Amino acid sequence: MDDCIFCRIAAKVIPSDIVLEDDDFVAFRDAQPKALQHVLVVPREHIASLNDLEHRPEGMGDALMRFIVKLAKELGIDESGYRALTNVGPDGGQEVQHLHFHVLGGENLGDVR
Ligand code: DGP
Repeated sequence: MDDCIFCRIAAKVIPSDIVLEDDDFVAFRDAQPKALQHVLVVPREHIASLNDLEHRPEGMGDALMRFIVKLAKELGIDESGYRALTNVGPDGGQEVQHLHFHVLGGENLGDVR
């Protein structure tokens, strides 16, 4: 989608600090980091939120989770620990309407509310 910021980042129309990518997913550093390591994982294809994953091929969610684990290893936080979360909709605090997982780590993140 032309007007989607994360589509444009994934297509490298807008520059970002890309950490890992493959044919289906791109991981780049969050512009407003909330932890020492804060990376966003997005599908290259425009998917508005986790709610829309059910309309996509069945293996996509599994591939996304595997990509996040690969990213955690790449960042060196797989053993120390990390948090992977996605915000969905208004109550979830989703600001960008393109599915993205936040991967946070590099420090003790405390409790989730
Ligand atoms: P969410 O509230 O879950 O939709 O999180 C959106 C995140 O996206 C937020 O942590 C800030 C980040 N973000 C927004 N615009 C940009 C951008 O243009 N570049 C990067 N790297 N991150 C962005």
